[in-house]
Amino acid sequence: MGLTGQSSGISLLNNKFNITKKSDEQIVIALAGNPNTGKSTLFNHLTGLNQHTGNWPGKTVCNAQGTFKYKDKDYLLVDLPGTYSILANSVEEEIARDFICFGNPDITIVITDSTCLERNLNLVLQITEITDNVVLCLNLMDEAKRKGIDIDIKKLEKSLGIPVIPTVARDGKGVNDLLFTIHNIVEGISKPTPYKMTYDDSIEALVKEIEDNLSGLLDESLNSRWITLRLIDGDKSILKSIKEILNSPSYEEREV
Ligand SMILES: Nc1nc2c(ncn2[C@@H]2O[C@H](COP(=O)(O)OP(=O)(O)OP(=O)(O)O)[C@@H](O)[C@H]2O)c(=O)[nH]1
Ligand SMILES: [Mg+2]
Repeated sequence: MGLTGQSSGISLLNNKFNITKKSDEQIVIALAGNPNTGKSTLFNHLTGLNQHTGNWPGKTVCNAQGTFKYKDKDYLLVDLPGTYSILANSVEEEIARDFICFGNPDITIVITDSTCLERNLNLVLQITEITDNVVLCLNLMDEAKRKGIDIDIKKLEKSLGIPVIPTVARDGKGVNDLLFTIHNIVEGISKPTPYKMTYDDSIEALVKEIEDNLSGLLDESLNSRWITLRLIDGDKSILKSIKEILNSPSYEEREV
């Protein structure tokens, strides 16, 4: 008898990403962001001593994962390498991209430096192209305040279509709001609806054609539009990752 989708999801997390879920119910959160934005500070604040580090399989890049509880729910938090992009121009970007695209985290927190938000938003938009369940954490708000930077949070939320939470991770400020926001998404009380980029007609026509051809070939948990866009971009590393994922025993053993 084959494995169920859920348990094969767990073994995929294990084999490809070295991520060990305690149970099917445990909620996986990916923590993404540009370098030096406070990811590890937030990670340490949330997980405390309940964390361990190793390497991403086959890579010499640190993989930190930790657990915490909030309102009786178990969470597994994965601290991704700091990247400016997830277009796979480096091993760190490939890891972050593959985890968000193929690891199917339940929620992705993108943590940004509020003192240079514009540069950080590039990554936010790349991630919301892959997944809807994204929360934007505006960190280093103390520094932004010191520099006289005022951010219109409500307007940003409206433009991006995702929750935006200001924090000072170093002091734990705003972290409860962040957790409450995540809890509401997990409970289905709120649902992020990220702004979706559309491209010009010729590209959209090409996307449709390729996406139609891909349907049935890709597992439905994968975002075929995003994969199509990468293929149009000529991104060969995505093909390599797809091959690895689809050939992994976790997928071959799946019940179809
Ligand atoms: N002022 C201020 N400093 C912060 C805040 N959050 C984190 N820091 C500091 O920013 C620095 C970088 O924080 P890290 O948590 O290491 O950042 P990171 O995103 O994990 O960095 P990489 O893993 O290298 O990408 C540290 O010195 C933190 O103490 C904050 O909200 N305000
Ligand atoms: Mg770090």
